[in-house]
Amino acid sequence: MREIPKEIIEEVEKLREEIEYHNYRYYVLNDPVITDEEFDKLMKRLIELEKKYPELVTPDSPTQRVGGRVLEGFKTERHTVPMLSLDNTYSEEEILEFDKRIRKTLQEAEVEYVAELKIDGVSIALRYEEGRFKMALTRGDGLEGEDVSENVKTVRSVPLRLRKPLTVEVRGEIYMPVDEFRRINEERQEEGLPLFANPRNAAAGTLRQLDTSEVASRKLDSFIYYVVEPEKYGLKSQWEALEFLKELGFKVNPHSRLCRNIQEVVDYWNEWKERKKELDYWVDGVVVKVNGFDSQRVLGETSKAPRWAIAFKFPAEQARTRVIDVTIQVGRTGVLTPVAELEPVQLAGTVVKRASLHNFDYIKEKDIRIGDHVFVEKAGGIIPQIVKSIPELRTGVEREIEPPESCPVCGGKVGKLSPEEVAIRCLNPHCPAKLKRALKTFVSRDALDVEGLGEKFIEKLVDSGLVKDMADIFYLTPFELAQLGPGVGQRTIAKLLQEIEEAKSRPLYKLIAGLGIPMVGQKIAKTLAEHFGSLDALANASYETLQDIEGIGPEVARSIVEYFRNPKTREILEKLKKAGVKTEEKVTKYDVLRGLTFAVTGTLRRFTREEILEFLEKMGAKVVDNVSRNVDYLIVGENPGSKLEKAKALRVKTMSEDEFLHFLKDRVEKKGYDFEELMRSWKG
Ligand code: 1X8
Repeated sequence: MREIPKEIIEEVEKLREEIEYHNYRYYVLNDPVITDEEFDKLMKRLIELEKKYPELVTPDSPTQRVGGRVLEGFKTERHTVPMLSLDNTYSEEEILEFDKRIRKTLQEAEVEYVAELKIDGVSIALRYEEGRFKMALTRGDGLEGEDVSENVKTVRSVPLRLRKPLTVEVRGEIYMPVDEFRRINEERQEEGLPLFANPRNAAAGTLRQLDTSEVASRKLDSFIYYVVEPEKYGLKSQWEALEFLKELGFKVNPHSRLCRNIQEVVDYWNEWKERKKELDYWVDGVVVKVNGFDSQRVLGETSKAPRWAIAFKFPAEQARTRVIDVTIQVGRTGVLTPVAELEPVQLAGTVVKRASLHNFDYIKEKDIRIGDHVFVEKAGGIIPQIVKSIPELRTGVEREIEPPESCPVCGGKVGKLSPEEVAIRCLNPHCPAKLKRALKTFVSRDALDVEGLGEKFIEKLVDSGLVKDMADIFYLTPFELAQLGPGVGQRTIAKLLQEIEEAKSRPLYKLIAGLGIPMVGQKIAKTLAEHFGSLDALANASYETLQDIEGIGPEVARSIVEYFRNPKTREILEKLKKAGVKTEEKVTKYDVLRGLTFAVTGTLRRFTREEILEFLEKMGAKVVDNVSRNVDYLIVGENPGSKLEKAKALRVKTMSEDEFLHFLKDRVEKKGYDFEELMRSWKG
């Protein structure tokens, strides 16, 4: 191992401590002492040093919080002490019963309890060795859990270093804050993915993601409330344990209360039954724990749950109403979402008039019909949802809800993008419901790159009616733009129009990528631009021609043909051309070696290795690394490797560099190109 300067090792260590401290200030105490910029600067320096000295990277470095790894799966691991669940109660009588049993066993007149909020999240066990994060396990079946360490490291309130160098296991909840839950569900709705029913499912689904970057992008949070084997740390009660957890640097729920008797617990429950709305996370009850650990030991546990604790659940908030009608919303990605129009009903503090029905499979599964009496509930306390219909109350006039046969917005064809998908979408790429999204793609960096056209501006352009299809952006006038109201000044307008002017002469592949042809991304757009050289040639290409192109499969070919067959597409192309948008460019791909497969061995005189590979591909050949029977020619340079032996053994034809150039010249001239010009221009 190479010698690393001592100063570097010390700097890395110091940076980690500082970063974790500021992380703690921000995510646990909610009381940062430096700015985001200062924090980013520390992080950047650490990343830089770890890049330079990868030997110094440790699993508990703050750089490991950002995700980026794709896991193969999760291994299971035995819990040190079983992770129990809790018994539930739903009423005051039951909780008084619980207290009575406990007082009887303990032979005490009054018992002290800790009342804590029950978080709607996923239980987690966290192991630390000498103060360093080692592992995070889910509950699993209580005896064995899944090792979700990499994912849990992305949760910023989970310390990677404790504030004391202890070996300890703690337990708590990982949860998803309400806003984040909402954001993710909106996103999933638009993408046509099944929605998370509640924040707990969302947190669980996120922790089981294999792509750790995806986990890092969803803002999970934590509350820790339990110390395993607390006597090791001299702790005498749950209340002390909570204090101890705070000292170690964990995020501990601030609303826990030490209650002198069960009546105070009931008061706490009544208080939070109302106040839970104030929280930015979802709680579904109160966890009641006997405070003293000696008392807990006397009470013991069953195989499933401790006898010294119980979950005192809040009543579910449900209401009964009727489905008056079902309407269909078309989202920005074309997903058709059925929405139940309800007889207005009071539920958890608001009047509910509509409820998402998610998709048509959901309607079928729940057997919901127009006219049905139904129960509605706020999923995760937020989004109204129909829990069930009441078929007993049907009178015979109810109507079944059928998936629509065409898009309610544009009348276009509808269908599923793939058989696995539950969502039905409008398949017309020019549907007005999708225009905002389509414009966003059209002007994005990967396409025409009009920086001034951000999301807000697009909203305005579409809502004002100035832009009805993507070609319209090339017809905007200063006068029209000035009508968009305050915030759109002369300078903004001049700058925007300048950018739009420049966007007219982007490379052809960028224009193609921006059209939003289903299944055509940047890579395929490049292939198409190189092959056809003009939008017209592409628009008129037959299915067979398209399918013959390397890298274009039958489905993509069909999608392209379908797109250009649409009369609206033709109209847009005409408008683009008329506005002066560049729709053709010189073909840089000479297609003279199409259908041939080459391999290369040894050193060539005129080409570096990269150059010959690029050159062959530009000429339309396929290039492979290994010699097999499928190789047509092996080009052999100086000091050839074992590929030559293999080619001989397999009777694959070989040619020298000069022979290759002669072969090429011959083919080029047969196709009517000028060989000299080709050799001059291929790099351009
Ligand atoms: C589950 C939960 C507990 C607490 C909070 N939220 C939960 N979901 C707590 O003790 N504060 S305890 C618990 C369990 O033991 N299954």
